[in-house]
Amino acid sequence: MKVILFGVVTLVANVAFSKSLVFRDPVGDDRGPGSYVYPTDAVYKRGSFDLVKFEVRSKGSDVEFRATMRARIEDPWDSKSWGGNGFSLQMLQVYIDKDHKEGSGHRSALPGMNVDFMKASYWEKVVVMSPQGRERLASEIELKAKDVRGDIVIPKRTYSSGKTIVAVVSKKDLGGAVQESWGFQVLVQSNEGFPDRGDLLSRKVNEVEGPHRFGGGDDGDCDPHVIDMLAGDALGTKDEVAAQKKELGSFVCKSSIRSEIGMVYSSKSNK
Ligand SMILES: [Ca+2]
Ligand SMILES: [Ca+2]
Ligand SMILES: [Ca+2]
Repeated sequence: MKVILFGVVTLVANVAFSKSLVFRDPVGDDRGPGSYVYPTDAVYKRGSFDLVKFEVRSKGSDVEFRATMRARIEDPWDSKSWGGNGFSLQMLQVYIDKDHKEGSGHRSALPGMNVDFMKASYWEKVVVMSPQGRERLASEIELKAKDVRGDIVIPKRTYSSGKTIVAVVSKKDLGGAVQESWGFQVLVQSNEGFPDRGDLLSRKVNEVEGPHRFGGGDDGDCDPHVIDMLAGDALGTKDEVAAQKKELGSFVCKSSIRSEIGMVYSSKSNK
């Protein structure tokens, strides 16, 4: 009897989800660790970087990642003219912890984000949801993230619809079907077509905001370049604002300590 029970438990732990996982995020926490403000140029409309919902949908041999923001997704920089995907401002990175095993996976987020993951949540794959075309993304990855390039997934297709950015990813590129046990983290940034030397297409956060620079951070590279992210149980509750502040605010510039962030593991409420 014991053996049978054990077998059932193992089966549940490895089960692929059937329909979708839904993670929610509070409105109005698009301020990173609490102090960040948008760039001053008029294209950065209120709510453009405020994540409110993130959905993972299984579709045959593909997985759809759907990130919904508070504002309508727009294309003020005419992305088609630079081989882009129909939107301009946002760039999201979806980190996946497949094994939830202490110290297993990559610790640091992609260059330019300035955050590390907690030991229990090192990542195995990251999906880049960017308006940049495949060629540009691939060359940036080759140039700036060569050491982890095998675990960076460029979607088959990325597009926007209303307030939602959608990335279609082949299950094969994730190493198989999405499992209910996987952890997720979504980091919200802005697409920067002219990034700083080491940054992978991300926009800087400085002390004082500028036309194309976020403000409320530090002029050095010690502050997290994350505008919004998932936190807590990702149900969209108020306490998740504080949880995000705590994680993103854990950096110490004078000791070169970067912010450490966690992931969200789906519970019954996310299904
Ligand atoms: Ca939010
Ligand atoms: Ca891991
Ligand atoms: Ca958040």
